[in-house]
Amino acid sequence: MALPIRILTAVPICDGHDSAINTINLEFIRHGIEVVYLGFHRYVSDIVRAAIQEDVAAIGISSYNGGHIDFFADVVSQLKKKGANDIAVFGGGGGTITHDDARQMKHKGVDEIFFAGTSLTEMAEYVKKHYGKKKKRRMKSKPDLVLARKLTELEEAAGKKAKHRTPNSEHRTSKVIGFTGPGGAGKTTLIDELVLRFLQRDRKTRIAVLSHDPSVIGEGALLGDRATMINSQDDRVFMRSMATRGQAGGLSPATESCLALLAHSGFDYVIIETVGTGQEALPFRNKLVDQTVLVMNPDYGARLQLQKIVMLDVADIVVVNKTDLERAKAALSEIQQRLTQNKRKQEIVATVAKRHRDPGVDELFELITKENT
Ligand code: B12
Repeated sequence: MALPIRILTAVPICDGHDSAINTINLEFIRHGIEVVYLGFHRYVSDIVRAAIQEDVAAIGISSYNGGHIDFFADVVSQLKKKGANDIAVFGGGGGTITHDDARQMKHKGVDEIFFAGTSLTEMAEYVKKHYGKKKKRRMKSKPDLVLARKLTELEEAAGKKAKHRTPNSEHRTSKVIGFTGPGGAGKTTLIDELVLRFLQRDRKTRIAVLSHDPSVIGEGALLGDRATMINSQDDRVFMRSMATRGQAGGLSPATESCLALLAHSGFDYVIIETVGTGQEALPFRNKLVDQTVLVMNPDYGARLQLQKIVMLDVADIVVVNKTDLERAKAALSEIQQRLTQNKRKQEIVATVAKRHRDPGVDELFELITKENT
């Protein structure tokens, strides 16, 4: 089966018009395209870094702020500078982009501009026609680019069930921390806050984040974790978004090999985030990670529900996030009691990840960095 086309979409700096791209993203996904969505108000450098790390075929920009001629041209030129000029650039912005502007933009290396009135299907068909065929890509010397393209090879090999050599997990050079938990518990926000602390504590620390979103085999997916990430838009952070491509349990068929590669690529920490998981999920088996963090929301229902969450038996750290919610106090006490059944050392931490400088997140950070295994 042909692997999905991957593209990245974003809205430029000083622009909050995201409703057009949100609609367009959904149409792309419906056409079997994997869309890494970076969100709105994004710098050129953030867009280019993300596109390289995600190894996408093209970048789709939706611009309404009036600065499209220079912004699109800057994206093209920074891609070129970074050796990634095989990543195409296209986009739109309704009536704010005139035909004359579009001519100038194409002259500066933009592939295509879509005007008001173009149907969603037409745009999706364009992407399939122009970015579906794999270009013959040269391996470039820039480290992010090389790593990104190796990750794509591993994803492709996993899709074809081909054998690939995986580095030995016992000799990895990074500490690998696995984050899991139900959808909406705040995993991505929490990870982004931890990344901020990693970057601030040591000016040399480099972090990799491997993030997962669900998809059905051979179909499109919205890989949206980057849109929540603010602090992770940094040259010392390498982030890769993966669709599960039909695999149940929270990870993708290529997770193990991609993780092994990242853990041998000189990062101090590799953080892996599963999709939002159910009660039965045990995503991190066979020493896949060094430490497991289960992130929960205080609103899990009746106390009895806790007996069914198997990750509560095995997690090293249980984070109860959103503890500003009314039910948090009761939840913390119920989860604490549930953990005493396990008769092993497990930590419980209360956080409000959305709050800047949250003391709970500080405590979690200390637990994670206490012993760098
Ligand atoms: C909806 C809207 C808003 C909403 C935005 C909601 C949101 N979350 O997106 C609200 C009301 C919040 C808003 C606010 C503002 N807006 Co406004 N807004 C619009 C409006 C009416 C529609 C834009 C839209 O979403 N169209 C729907 C899309 C699907 O259709 P389209 O634009 O025709 O796009 C086609 C193609 O270009 C293509 N396309 C678009 N993007 C992409 C991307 C890719 C990858 C591809 C392939 C294709 C593609 O898809 C469509 C196909 O038919 C336009 C006016 C207009 N009629 O265009 C003004 C407009 C863009 N806004 C404008 C302004 C000035 C503002 C404000 C600054 C107003 C103010 N003073 O507060 C604020 C700024 C907000 C911010 N933070 O950036 C101006 C911009 C002027 C300029 N740049 O020169 C416009 C043009 C209105 C005007 N005539 O003055 N706005």
